[in-house]
Amino acid sequence: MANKKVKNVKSTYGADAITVLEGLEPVRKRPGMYIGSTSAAGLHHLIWEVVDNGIDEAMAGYATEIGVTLLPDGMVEVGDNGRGIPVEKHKVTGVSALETVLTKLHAGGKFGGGGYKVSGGLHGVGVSVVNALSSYLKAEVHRDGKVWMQEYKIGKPLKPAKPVGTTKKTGTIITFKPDASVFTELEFSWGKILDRLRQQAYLTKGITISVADKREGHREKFYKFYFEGGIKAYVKALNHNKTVKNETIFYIDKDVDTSKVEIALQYNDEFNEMVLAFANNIHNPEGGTHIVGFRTALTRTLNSYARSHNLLREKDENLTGEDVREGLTVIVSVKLTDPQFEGQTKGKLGNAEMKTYVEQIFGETFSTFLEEHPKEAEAIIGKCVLSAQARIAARTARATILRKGALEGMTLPGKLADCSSRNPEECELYIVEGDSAGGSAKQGRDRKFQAILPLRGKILNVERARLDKMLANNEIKNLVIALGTNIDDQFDLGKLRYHRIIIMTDADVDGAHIRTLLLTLFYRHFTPLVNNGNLYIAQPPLYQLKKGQNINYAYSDEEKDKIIKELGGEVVEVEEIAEGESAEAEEAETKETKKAPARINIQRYKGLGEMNPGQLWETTMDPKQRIMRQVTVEDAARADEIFDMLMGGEVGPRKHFIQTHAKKVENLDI
Ligand code: 0RA
Repeated sequence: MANKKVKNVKSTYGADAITVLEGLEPVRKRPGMYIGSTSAAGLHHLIWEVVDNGIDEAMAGYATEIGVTLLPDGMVEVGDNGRGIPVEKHKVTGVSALETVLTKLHAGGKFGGGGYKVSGGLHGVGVSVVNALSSYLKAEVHRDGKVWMQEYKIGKPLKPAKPVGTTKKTGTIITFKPDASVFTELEFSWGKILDRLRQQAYLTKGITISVADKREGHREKFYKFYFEGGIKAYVKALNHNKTVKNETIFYIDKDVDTSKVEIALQYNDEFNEMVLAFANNIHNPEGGTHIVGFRTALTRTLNSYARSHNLLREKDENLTGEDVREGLTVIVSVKLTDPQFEGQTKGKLGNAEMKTYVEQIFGETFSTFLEEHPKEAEAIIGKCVLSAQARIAARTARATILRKGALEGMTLPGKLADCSSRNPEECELYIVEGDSAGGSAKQGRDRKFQAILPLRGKILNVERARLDKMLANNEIKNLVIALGTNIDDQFDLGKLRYHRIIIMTDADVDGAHIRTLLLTLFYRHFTPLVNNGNLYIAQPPLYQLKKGQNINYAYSDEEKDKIIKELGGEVVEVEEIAEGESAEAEEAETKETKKAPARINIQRYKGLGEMNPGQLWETTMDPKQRIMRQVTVEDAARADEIFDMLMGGEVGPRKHFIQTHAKKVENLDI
């Protein structure tokens, strides 16, 4: 630390055990440095910060209950039944320890060894940061038979802490109001709070966390989280509604040296893996040493059990890390006194000793578990062996279908209407939904540089299909051959036959779905192509506006309204052409309306098939007039996520997505 003002006082508990740094001005100046941001995430950090202190008390064995209440007027109350912040006079600051903890940066009794603290990353910056960023804060401490109270405004005490009553309990209650001049968002999210506190309750065995919503304008709500069995219950909840392989969940909670290792594990019959890693209750999305140790032991233990119990034949290859991951749900939660976090988001545990600890403890206890639960062991390994077989089948399929050089020999698919140019730089490939739109595109295109590949129906569900099945799918095989690049580790951007690949689908739900599928396919198997910016989405117009012989196209509702204004049309006839009705029929009808030239005839396009070849060229394919969106890696990743959610095994997120997007789904913009 660069700060030289550190004074390290005696490291026993009580008022002296507090390390003093400095006042709160830096927090007011640069709040983002302390709580990450001043938007919604930062706002919620204030609650997490106070709750984390209560969790620390629980982890140290002093607190069993934490309560969070959202109050009217933007206030929040967070209480715990821990020891209570010390109130004695602090030797260095000359004021109460309570005031010191609340007004000095990085002040806290539990810093400098002893106990596991939630003090990595952005958390654990101290309650003083909450105080600094609150227009009002009240601290109540129950300790030594007395209730102490002190109030603050933007981090400044109004009066010294004083006793206001007697009590038999111990604990701390902090009530605060986030400063409206600091935060850009002041509305707490009930859902976010529930998710976080539920997770903390799972991770802290024996703790009860209550949450209440008493805000004005909100329905009064109350939740209580207590999970007998901690992360074992968490795993059970994650696998809820899934078919599990081992009914008995593997669970271990063990101390090594000054650290703690807690693991709960269960296999389900799906393909996805769910690994949640925590160090001192802080989620590690990027994993770290504990996960490395876990994975090594998992693969080794399963292979060794499979070999010794003849579940793998002698000629079979070993199960790979990938094989043993399918359908795995596991929580690895470690506690350590001095956690080191690395990586971009400080989300990766770096302590080297954790690899050894986890690898050793998990290896030993999981091996015993398998021996003692032969039925579960057989089910788990049976699943892993299936994954291995599928992996080997996929490898063979790839070797034969995508053997280096094999593509050159393959004839281009019959459905592809190729362009005449052989200069990839000027060539474009339109991937078009459906044979009928494909027909219009073929007729309307500039055949010199535009190629058309119609795709029938929904292409295969790439996420869950194995590579061998995927490559057996004709639509996908056609696409792979047309592009010329091969896929995955065989991908070669230099062989790309078209530098612009344009996805052209209908502006409806099915079109959005097919677009998502294609984006997922590209994201997963043609990644460099997406990175290189070769992928585009065509933007067909939503409306045609006709006034006499004058035809305009609108690509959005705003544009439609603008054009109507410009055309000076008051009398508007909205005409919806149903899917399947031909463009000719529409043509005949517009001829009739020509008799009334003042009218603007509006046609809403639902499908590409409604446009005749000329219109399709003019509106969507002509480089001089068309609008295209270049697909970014973020777009593709987002599509992949949405796809995962819509198609994957997890019901919860899908339901949530459909519920929250049900009304918008027609404009699903990905
Ligand atoms: C400093 C020292 C001790 C406890 C705490 C702070 C403490 C802070 C908060 C914030 C919310 N709840 C809290 N509970 C405790 C050690 C106290 C002792 O030695 O008795």
